[in-house]
Amino acid sequence: MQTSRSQRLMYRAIAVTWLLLASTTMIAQGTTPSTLAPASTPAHQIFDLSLFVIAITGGIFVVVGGLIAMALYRFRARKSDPLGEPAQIYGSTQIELAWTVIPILIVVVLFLTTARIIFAIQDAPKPKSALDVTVIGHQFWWEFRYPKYGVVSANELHIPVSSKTAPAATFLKLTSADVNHSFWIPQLGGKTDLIANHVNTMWLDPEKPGLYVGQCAQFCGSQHAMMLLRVYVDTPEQFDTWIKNQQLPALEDSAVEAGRMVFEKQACMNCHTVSGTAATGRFGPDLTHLMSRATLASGAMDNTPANLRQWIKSPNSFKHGALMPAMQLSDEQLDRVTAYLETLK
Ligand code: HEC
Ligand SMILES: [Cu+2]
Repeated sequence: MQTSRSQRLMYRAIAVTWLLLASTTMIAQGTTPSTLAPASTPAHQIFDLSLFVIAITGGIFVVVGGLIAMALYRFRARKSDPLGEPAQIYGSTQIELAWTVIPILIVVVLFLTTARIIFAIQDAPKPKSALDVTVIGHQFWWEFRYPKYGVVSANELHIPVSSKTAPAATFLKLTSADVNHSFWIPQLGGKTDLIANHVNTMWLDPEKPGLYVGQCAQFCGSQHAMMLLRVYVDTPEQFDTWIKNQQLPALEDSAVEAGRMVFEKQACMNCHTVSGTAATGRFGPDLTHLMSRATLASGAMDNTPANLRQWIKSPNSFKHGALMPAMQLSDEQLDRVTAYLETLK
């Protein structure tokens, strides 16, 4: 049986309503990256601009739609109409001028307001107190470096909360180790591309502590969709504690010595750094404080011992095409190396 036009319309209406409802509940829970709940100056500016654009385009929609509806109703076919074609009218300088000049004015206004916001965000002066973080995009994970603190981390960015009384903006320098990526935390700011051999900058001054999610917004390969971002906005005390812990060299626990040997003998150390040990690889994420992260492999899964073991056994089971090879470890080696990584608090 074929679906009729009205049935198809009804299905579409249901789908759209469902999407709207689902997205508003997800936004309310804060689990989805949303541009509709700004929590940082650049995000507020972008959000206000979007309201302005929606107001203007909404106004155009109402006027155009209203005129069409009115014309359809007023000039509908009537029984009393004479036969043959209605009167044909060609050209009206007044109307043509109006529908050329008004749209041009509207576009100019939209262009100028957008340009104003772009420059206001880009040219904001950098305060002395600002925190610097270098963000390096990799296929398919994020590297974060805090040069002032000598800290290197991955995938989960920690930055301090900023308030009127204690402003603490974070300025990011963004670049890439391979292809183009794009850094996007919708609640905190606009998108900025990460490009190899080139540095872009952006800044955030989050007003509320908490977890903000985002993701790579530039197609960068097969696991682009699994290049998720988590930004933890910390209170000053939390941020201090976090930095102090990240500055420590890796914990040395003789109980997991066997696991460390696996790590150093199975090429893991060629791609990963564990500070204070012989492992200084930079192709993969720094693992010195792996256990301080809630997720593994750029948000692909929760950081649990079972997931960690399965990841090392076969990265493809979570991220098909991830650039970490399955190292063909025996069950015993897997247990040992997992136990070792579990101590890297
Ligand atoms: C050829 C380089 C390479 C080798 C060898 C390698 N890895 Fe990786 N590893 C990576 C890359 C690249 C990633 C990031 C993958 C992603 O998220 O897409 C990664 C991610 C990880 C992660 C997740 C890190 C995080 O921050 O979420 C762990 C844990 C890990 N590797 C452990 C190991 C262990 C243990 C070994 C040795 C058995 C190993 N790796 C060998 C490249 C490598
Ligand atoms: Cu990417």
